Amino acid sequence: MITLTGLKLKNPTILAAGIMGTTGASLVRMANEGAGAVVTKSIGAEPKEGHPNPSMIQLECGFLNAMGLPNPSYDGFLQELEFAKNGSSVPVIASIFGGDADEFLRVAEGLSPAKPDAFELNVSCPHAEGYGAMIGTDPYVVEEITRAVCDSVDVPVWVKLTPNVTDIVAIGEAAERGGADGVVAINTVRAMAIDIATGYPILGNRFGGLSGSAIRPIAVKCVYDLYAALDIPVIGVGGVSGWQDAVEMIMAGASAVQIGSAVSGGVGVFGTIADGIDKYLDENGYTGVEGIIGLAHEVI
Ligand code: RRO
Repeated sequence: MITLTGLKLKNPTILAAGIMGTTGASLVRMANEGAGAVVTKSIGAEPKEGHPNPSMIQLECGFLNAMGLPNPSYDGFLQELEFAKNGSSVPVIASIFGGDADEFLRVAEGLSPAKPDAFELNVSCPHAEGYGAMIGTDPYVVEEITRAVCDSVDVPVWVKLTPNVTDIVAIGEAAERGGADGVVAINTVRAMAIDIATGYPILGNRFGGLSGSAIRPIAVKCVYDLYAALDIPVIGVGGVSGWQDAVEMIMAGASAVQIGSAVSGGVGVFGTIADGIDKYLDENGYTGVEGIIGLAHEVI
């Protein structure tokens, strides 16, 4: 059991936003498969179809996506969130997005009747005009959005950060100033792939975000830097597929670890990683995960 921004998690693995998070049933299934908490697909103010296909492809080093924030709006998602809340024994976190503070507020308030256990503010999608990283690269805007949501909801607020910036710490500090209870690092890394037979970019949106093991070292460095600079917990995400990756992320400074792309290898991944972490802690004489959070900072 861990306590993360006031939430009780039976283990430090969390389903990342965007994966198996579009229905209440799939969220409950991930909870039943062993996730310590689950995060929904990012939800906005209006229904959105997303970018044209192909919107997700597999590369040799991970997945490239430009889904384009497809979602049924807070109105269309409310019942799914209620279903997830009623059926899940673990915290359910609502990932939300908007173009400005007012829109974030509208979505947070619209989903609040379903009583999500926390909100995760998506200011980091790498390929959404007017949303995500378009606003999440500006510390003033991140602070303003964070403050607006924190002031209006009575559950913890996490802010999910983009690695597509010169200095992720400046954005993390802005979230902390705005009152965030935790930061989540990282969203996908801006990337593209080209079909050499035709010369066309493969994704319908031309470019998108890379996830999977290729981005793990990027995530580890971002988590490491954020942990050193912030007083609020850092939740690590990016390319974690085994317990060793999770332990590494925790040693960099993560208090918990989100899992996304690796779910494609089997939904048992949460249990496998949680068991592996426990075994590692046991074998090395630690009584809990706190013993290794940020351990890499103590090495001279
Ligand atoms: O929907 C997406 O295209 C998407 C989102 Br909201 C995000 O935050 N990160 C990503 O890689 N894709």
